[in-house]
Amino acid sequence: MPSLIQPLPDGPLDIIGDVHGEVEALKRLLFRLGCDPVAKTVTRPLVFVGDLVDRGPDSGAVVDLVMGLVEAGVAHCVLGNHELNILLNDKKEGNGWFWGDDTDQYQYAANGQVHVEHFDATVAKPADAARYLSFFSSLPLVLEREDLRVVHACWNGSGIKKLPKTGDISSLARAWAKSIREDHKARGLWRAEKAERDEFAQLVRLDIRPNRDLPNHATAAQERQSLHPIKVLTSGQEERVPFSDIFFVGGKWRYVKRFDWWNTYDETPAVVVGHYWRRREDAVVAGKPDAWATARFTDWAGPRKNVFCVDYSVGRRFLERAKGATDTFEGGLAALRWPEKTLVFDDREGETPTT
Ligand SMILES: [Mn+2]
Repeated sequence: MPSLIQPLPDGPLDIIGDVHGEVEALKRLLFRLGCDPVAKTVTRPLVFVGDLVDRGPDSGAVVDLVMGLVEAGVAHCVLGNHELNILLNDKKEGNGWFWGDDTDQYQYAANGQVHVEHFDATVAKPADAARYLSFFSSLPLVLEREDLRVVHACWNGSGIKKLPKTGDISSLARAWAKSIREDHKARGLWRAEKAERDEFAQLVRLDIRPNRDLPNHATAAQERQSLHPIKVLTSGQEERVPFSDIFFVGGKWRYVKRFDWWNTYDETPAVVVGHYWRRREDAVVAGKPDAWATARFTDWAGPRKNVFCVDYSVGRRFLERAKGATDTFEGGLAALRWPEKTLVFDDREGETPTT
């Protein structure tokens, strides 16, 4: 069983953001970083912040590439929420590729209308899927050393304390989910939430907008996330939103939104995460709250300015392509070079200083 908390290697590192199946972007970025994924050579160790998969054109190719680098000992990778969903057999919008489903679709609203966009993704063969599962189940949740911490979404000390030294992530995640569910059943919350969800098609249809607050669903959803140590690390803490601000993203109506945990992170080691769909320049992500809304797209966050999100939304490219983009994209794949604290993008020359 894997160690859930593993050491980062010493010395300089290149920390790569969420790839989301964008294998061409990954190859271009690796080239810019002086890496050769075929020979499995790097100029310095690579660290992947998780969410290798889903939505993009070839998630399997990304996993194979990263797995090869990890097995060669030149890369490290933490588990993201998208890998966790697959480990938990949880079929969600964007991960149809893993289940051999070539009808996977993305729902979004534009100009007051509901649109559906097909994910044009290479589907996995069963033999390949088994290999991906075994890789995902080998990944740690946390990588750390004295000056630096890497986790997919949220550095949460109390959640990390609850982790055993080694363990099977899917068994642990199921056990924690079960204990939360049993508590909800004992409180009558489970039944009350189910009634609310049933009334609105389980909240998965964009064309059926709930016309009222669903307080039991909101409370249950918030607790399923924030009381679950593995969910907190891989997809962050959440807080309720007022009914007027509910939004549809990732295939369902949301009554909770991401909590800006970095504003309360007051420890010395820097933390690098992915997950938060950060913008480049003023590229606006329409239709949902923008969690990582720093003044500049290169800013570090938190009271000590030592928390950095390196996910620059390359995962939006499937949608940008569907809308006609070919070679210029709002979303990019980035590497944060440590200790220089500069960014290298897959589609830009040179290095961009962070601030
Ligand atoms: Mn994520």
